[in-house]
Amino acid sequence: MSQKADIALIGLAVMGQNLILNMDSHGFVVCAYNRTVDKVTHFLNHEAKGTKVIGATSLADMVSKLKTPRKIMLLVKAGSAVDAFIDQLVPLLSPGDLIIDGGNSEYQDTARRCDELKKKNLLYVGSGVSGGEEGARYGPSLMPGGHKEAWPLIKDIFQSIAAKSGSDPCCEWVGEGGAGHFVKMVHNGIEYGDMQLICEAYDLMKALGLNQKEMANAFDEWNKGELDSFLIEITRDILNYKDENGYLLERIRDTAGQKGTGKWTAIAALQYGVPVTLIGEAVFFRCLSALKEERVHASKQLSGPSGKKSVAERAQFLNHIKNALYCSKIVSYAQGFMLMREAAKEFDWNLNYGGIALMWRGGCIIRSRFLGNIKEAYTRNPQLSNLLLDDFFKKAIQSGQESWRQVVSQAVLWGVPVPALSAALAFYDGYRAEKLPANLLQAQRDYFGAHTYELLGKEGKFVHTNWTGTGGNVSASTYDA
Ligand code: NBP
Repeated sequence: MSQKADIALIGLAVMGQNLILNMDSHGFVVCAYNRTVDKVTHFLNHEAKGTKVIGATSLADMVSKLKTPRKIMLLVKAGSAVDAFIDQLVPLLSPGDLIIDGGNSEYQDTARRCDELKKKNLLYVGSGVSGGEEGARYGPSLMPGGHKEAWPLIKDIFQSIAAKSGSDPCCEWVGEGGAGHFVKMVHNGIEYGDMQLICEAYDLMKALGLNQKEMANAFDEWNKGELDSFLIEITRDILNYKDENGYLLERIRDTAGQKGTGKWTAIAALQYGVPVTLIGEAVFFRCLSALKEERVHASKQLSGPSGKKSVAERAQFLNHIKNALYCSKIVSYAQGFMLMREAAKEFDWNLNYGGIALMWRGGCIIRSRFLGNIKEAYTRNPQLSNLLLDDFFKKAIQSGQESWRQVVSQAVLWGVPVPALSAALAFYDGYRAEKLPANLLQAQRDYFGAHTYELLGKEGKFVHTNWTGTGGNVSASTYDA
């Protein structure tokens, strides 16, 4: 009988193939399987030729080729494909065997699958995998959660194949149930936010009249400082890219699609009542971008400011844009961590926020120097209630906020849409406000709906006022807000 495999991987599309080759490079024997079985043979004869990877012709064949307890990782399309494979695997497995889902599954699905498989004495892990094709091959960021007893079974494989930040693997146990996929979802939401912020900076550079080379140079410069990140780096490369017809970027249609993880983050934020405004704006702006025909029509009907878009000092304003981007990014991550903190309360997860920053520090799309600063903030104070309150970030915003305000106000005056930069600033001003106008909100709700209100100094005691003095208030059941 030939050597048994350490792990099986199902799903031979781009992520699965690369993750198998990564595991193989780290000395693990992997058994490959795919719904369309022909792809197994093709993979073994091409991409995996000369490796130790073995193939399976059926799920039963695959299961028979694994060391026990069996470890089977799915990298298939999220949703019903995952349930279909689980259903087929369960009768073939023994108590203590482990199924891992490395796709972009919804965290509630992962929590449900954990519960279902626990009843069958099987272990289940839902792991975020980030970094795309290249990450999968050479070191992804991995965010595993689910049944904690499964972690010792996969720790060695996962931490070996993960990206490294210095000598630390960008992979640590996240938490029970859907915690791994929740953290991956927030990562993706933050990715939406980072991308939107960069797009707004690019739009403002265009408004300033910079040519594409100048923009590329600005991003190149920014990448040497506190904004040093994968997304800034690829933006520079994209701006520099030319084909036989010149720069490619301006010929790309200005509509963006989405697969849903940003939307899920915004939905979770609404569900748990956390003001994750920047990611919400990033999702909505993708939706607005998709209304291309409507926008083209409206552009011929609706007017904006007529003045020339100019500034006294272009280099200085460019620096303002950089600072505005940095301050907004701090707010975005602060909001993302607020969401994780609230979910941790809801699901009783003991999330390690510094560990999460470290997991995102390398391998994934949002990898950046900045995540190292976040890790340090949580190392200084593991109980930190909000990133904005950490001294390092406090100082960063203090020194950048004048620029940030200049950029947002100038953009508004020019009519350049900056939903993420401005939402971040509004959040910052709201979060630091001792008093907000919600007193009026309470009064309005009491006026039209007899919802009652609290008085300052008498919190928790509810009163109702007959605001018109006529007894003619509208009833609460008619208007509810
Ligand atoms: P895809 O998301 O394109 O999925 C392709 C795989 O799913 C193939 O193995 C395919 O089998 C299988 N599959 C499909 Br499609 N429908 C199925 C069904 N009803 N039953 C069983 N199998 C089915 O692959 P991917 O882009 O490699 O991504 C894999 C997972 O990783 C996804 O959840 C994705 O969201 C996530 N992810 C992707 C990236 C990325 O950069 N692409 C990054 C991070 C995470 P077949 O060959 O027989 O059609």
